[in-house]
Amino acid sequence: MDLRRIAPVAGAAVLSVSLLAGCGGGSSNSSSAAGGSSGGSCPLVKASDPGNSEAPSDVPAADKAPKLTKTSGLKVAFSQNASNNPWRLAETASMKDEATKQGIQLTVTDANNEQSKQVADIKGLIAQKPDVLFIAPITEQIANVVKDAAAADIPVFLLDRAVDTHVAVPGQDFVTVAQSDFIQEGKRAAVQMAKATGGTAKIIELEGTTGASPAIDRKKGFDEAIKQCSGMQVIVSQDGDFTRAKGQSVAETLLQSHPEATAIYAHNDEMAIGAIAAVKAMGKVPGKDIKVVSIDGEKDGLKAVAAGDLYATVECSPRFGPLAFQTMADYAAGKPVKTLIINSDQLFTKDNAQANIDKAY
Ligand code: GYE
Repeated sequence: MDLRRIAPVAGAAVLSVSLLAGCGGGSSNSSSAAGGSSGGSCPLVKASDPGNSEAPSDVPAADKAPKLTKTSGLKVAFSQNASNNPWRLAETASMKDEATKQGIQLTVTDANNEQSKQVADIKGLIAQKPDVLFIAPITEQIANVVKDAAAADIPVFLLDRAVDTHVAVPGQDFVTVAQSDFIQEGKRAAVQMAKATGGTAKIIELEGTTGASPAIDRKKGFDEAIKQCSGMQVIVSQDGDFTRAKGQSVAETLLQSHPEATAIYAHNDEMAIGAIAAVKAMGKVPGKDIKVVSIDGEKDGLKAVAAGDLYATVECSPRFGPLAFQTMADYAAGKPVKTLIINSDQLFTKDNAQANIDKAY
């Protein structure tokens, strides 16, 4: 979901100034640009990390969504879209831990990375009439079943991915979506890619699940940013479904059909790790022959950065439990809850990856 759809004016301003702000250094690794040509026509090579963005200030509070009047003895449900990677497992664990801490009963379903299963899961949960429904949507296309929940008078809180807001209205069909700013993540990844390649790169892009908001927006942000660099092009872009196995097989195929490739931009660490295996399998050296940049900051991603296989990974935190339950409590207490909540994320490079491995998931 493009955040500008929720707050057109302020959103556009926040997102566009942030990249321009950093030219001329300040980034901890701005001197480590390696490889490629001078990057003279690529301002991103010397730009600072554009950093985390904030939700636009004019995001409205949810006022038309079903109310939550109960504050104790709550029955809460969580529709998770998959459990096929460390990110998803960390998110589910975070939700369960927080529920346990607060003595709240939490029912979790796992859609196995299938859209039809998630729609069926949510219908099943609606029938059980939970007081609150958390949903981590698989793609933007499940907006209709989100509307069904609201029509059944259940307040819905979206976690980590958005739905089509032309279909499900924020603040009405769902209370809020808590997520990272994926467009900003794409821009941050582009800056790292410019530094890794000196601003000259023929890039293979491994996209997340087609139709998932992080896949749409991570592409958009990266594309927008590299437009400033005539020497950087995405030569091919394909769905790797956010998984390590698919990332590896798609990278294998694309590296073979595009021997001129010098870089890989993966929409998450799992696909990047698969791609790194593919690079190695064809006798090339990741970090040298093929520069790799990705998003998430999972344990294996940080290890790959520390090893020099992955140049950098933009953090996208999966630890939604405390935020999710606090937002629910605020809503139950009648406090204003904005229809968009943006997580605060950092950047992992060679400078700080090793130090963060133990804390990672
Ligand atoms: O980056 C990826 C996961 O929706 C933000 O989904 C999330 C993404 C995350 O499968 O690893």
